[in-house]
Amino acid sequence: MRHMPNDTIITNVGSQELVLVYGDPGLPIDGRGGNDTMIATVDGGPSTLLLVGDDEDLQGRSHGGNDHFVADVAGFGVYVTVDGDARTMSGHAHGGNDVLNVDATDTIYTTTSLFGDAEMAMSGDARGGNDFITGTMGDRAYGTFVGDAGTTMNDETRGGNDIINVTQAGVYGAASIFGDALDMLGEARGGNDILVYTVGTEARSGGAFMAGDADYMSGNARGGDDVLIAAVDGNPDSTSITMFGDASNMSGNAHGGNDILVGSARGDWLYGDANTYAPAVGSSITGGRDLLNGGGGDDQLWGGPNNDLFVFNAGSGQDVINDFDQGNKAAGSTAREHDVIDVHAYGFAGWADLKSLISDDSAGNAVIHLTASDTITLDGVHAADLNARDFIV
Ligand SMILES: [Ca+2]
Ligand SMILES: [Ca+2]
Ligand SMILES: [Ca+2]
Ligand SMILES: [Ca+2]
Repeated sequence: MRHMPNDTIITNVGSQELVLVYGDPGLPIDGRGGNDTMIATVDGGPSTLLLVGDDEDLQGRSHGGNDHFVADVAGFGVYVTVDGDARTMSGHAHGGNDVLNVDATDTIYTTTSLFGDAEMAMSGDARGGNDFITGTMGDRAYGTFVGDAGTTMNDETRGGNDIINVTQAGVYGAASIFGDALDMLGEARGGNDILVYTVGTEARSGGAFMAGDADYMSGNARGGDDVLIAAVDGNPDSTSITMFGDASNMSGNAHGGNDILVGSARGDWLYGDANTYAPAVGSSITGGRDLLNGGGGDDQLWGGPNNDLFVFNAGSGQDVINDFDQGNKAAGSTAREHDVIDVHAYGFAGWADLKSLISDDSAGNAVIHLTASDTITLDGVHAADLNARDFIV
């Protein structure tokens, strides 16, 4: 295997410039990319910067190097894209373990797109590396952050175990964050990823669409065991944070991983597996055993299929569990499931105490009155259906 040199590449992008930089251009098939350091400064827009850690396409048994990217971006109307390894990966290509760090705090109307391995598709037996992606977004910003492939993972592809940390530092912005790819199909497997989204103290509005694996999972795609965390540090006018442990849509024979979702202090939407399900046959889609904690604010929660745990800390707000013991049914399966609600943090003496605080609302849905201001509504469940086994007190 031919090894490419380890380079340090320093780039400066001015207004009205378009700059593309590759770490290892001409990497031969079966070659190994160098461990490159790429440092870029963008001074103004409109401009476009593309950094690729290795080469256009990784094929055969090529390995991407372990590259380190640092981009400091300022200006109006900048497009910044960083591909940890390549545009596409196929064959038995392996992505390197890359560190991507883009700071676009001082920008307006900037689009940041960071991909741990391939900007577009991974196919064949391609494997993603274990990448560490950090993005800081400016005002009126849009960002896409993906641990492995920017479009599809197909065939026998495997996603790496990535860490993605995105902050909305500017006044307004929105981010899409995926642990593995946009679409997973075939036999694709997601890695075990950690996704963190923070709305910073200066932000007036922040939004994130976060999925532990992909937007769409179909075929026999299998999600990893992911951790998703959202935080709101300041007091913005509005937030819109939606988290999926696996994907927004699961179809065919997709399998969800066992995920942990922790919402922000504001109202969030948390789905342990997916929002919509299109099974090939009755029980072809399986969900993971997920842990959901909406944090403060009035949260909407769906555990999805399989036995999930809902955790409520003091100050949890007025939350709704939309599919308590109904997740398998939503995914088309008749298998029994047993979700559990953990209210240990509220310090009740026992089940009898808690039971006395549960009653049906006017629509016939059970409402657990934890405090005068904290409630849990169980959509489609009656108070009389609940018993001690449904709770951790
Ligand atoms: Ca990589
Ligand atoms: Ca991944
Ligand atoms: Ca919340
Ligand atoms: Ca689940």
